[in-house]
Amino acid sequence: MFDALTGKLDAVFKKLRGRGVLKEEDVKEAMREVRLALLEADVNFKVVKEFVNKVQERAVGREILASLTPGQQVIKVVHEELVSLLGGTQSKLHLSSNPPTVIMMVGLQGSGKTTTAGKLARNFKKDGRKVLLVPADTRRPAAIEQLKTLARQVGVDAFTSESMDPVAICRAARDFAERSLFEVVILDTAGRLQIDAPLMDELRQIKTGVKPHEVLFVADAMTGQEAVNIAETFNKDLGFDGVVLTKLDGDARGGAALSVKAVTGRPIKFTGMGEKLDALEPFFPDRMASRILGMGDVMSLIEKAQETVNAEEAAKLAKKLKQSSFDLEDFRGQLKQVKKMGGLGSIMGMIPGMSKMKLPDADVNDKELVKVDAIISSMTPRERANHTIINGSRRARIAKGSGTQVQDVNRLLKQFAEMQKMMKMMKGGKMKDMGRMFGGRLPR
Ligand SMILES: Nc1nc2c(ncn2[C@@H]2O[C@H](COP(=O)(O)OP(=O)(O)OP(=O)(O)O)[C@@H](O)[C@H]2O)c(=O)[nH]1
Ligand SMILES: [Mg+2]
Repeated sequence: MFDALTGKLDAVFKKLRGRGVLKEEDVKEAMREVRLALLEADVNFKVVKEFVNKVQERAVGREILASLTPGQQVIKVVHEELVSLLGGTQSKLHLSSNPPTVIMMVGLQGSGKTTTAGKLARNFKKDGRKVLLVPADTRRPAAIEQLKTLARQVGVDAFTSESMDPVAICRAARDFAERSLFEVVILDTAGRLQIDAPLMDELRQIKTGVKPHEVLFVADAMTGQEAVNIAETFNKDLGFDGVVLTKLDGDARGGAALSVKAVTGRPIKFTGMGEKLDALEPFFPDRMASRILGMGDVMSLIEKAQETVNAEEAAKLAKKLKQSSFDLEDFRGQLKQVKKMGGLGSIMGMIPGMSKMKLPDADVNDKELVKVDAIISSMTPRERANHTIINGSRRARIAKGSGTQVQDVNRLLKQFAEMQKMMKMMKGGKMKDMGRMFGGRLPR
């Protein structure tokens, strides 16, 4: 859905990338084009203005990283500001330490409340939690049946009640859930075509009567700017904790996704990527920003930065290692750095508390690096992000694609898995056995 925006930004950055030196005028010209591209993607004009100002301020003159060319510098700043525009870090649901956690779905008619309630129920159930779906939409006769059908499909309970009063239903459901030891209660409320006072009244009464831990505003991304305006009103009149942006699988221009956090101050927590029950994805600002900028660009930018390692990059990597969030892509980047940085020992040296540990350096020579690079290049992005999906047939394909043997692929994966395991141990504070890992050999 961000295809048009991505294409336009890419064209802007292509012009910048080739230059050795950027004048203030070049940056301004580029930012004018970024501004247009964002407006065309239906991003709120105030948000665009603020965004462009911030980037410009940071990109002109200041913050020059030795390892990046000025053009890359601008792209980096745009990426960072985009991440921050989208909310910075991932926002998860608040789960109550004293179950049941009550989640209330709100939003206009047809935005996807009921479907999202079903999707969330499915996720919680997969985590082994006992979920109760509560149909609190008594306006539309078919609504209750719709939720019950979803509950059956997911394999969770739906609350039944004789009452036609949404507030009474929600209260009764909460009491019932407490008595019956449910862990999550999801209230599916009614929608309207437009915001009206009776709807807001009803929702406010439910909110005060049941005190949900999490009010999720469900917005249809296809409605563009309108979704953002409605979100603003809902937040003022009712207040919510997070946004679910549905129908991102459609051809929405994406402006809603980019504006909603800035306008409401509330983060996007999930995105709906289809009608099916498995089509709900947690929202990661950095991943979305990378997607908008075109993953390839960002990756090559990072690779470039890694070519000339400086302390800042190294510290970032050390942080990643410590958080054990690194994947095969990082692994590859790291192997390249290892040589430049004087072995893994010096990377470890940048992790607080580990600087005094003596570690044998991994034995890395150029030929091995080329091989590892080729193997990882033959993987799909999904495989790089999650090595556990690489089964036998995938291994054979990767070996063929990289001109290596299946044994080489196996060895690399084994080593990577070991490394990941070790990172987890480090995170848990157990630092034994580290030498063994870093003393390990790379595939030949
Ligand atoms: N493509 C796509 N369709 C979706 C998504 N989420 C919901 N839908 C569809 O949108 C339509 C409306 O969804 P509902 O979940 O019934 O919406 P609602 O907010 O509960 O609507 P009311 O109960 O009438 O207020 C259905 O046809 C869903 O299948 C999504 O992420 N992608
Ligand atoms: Mg509904």
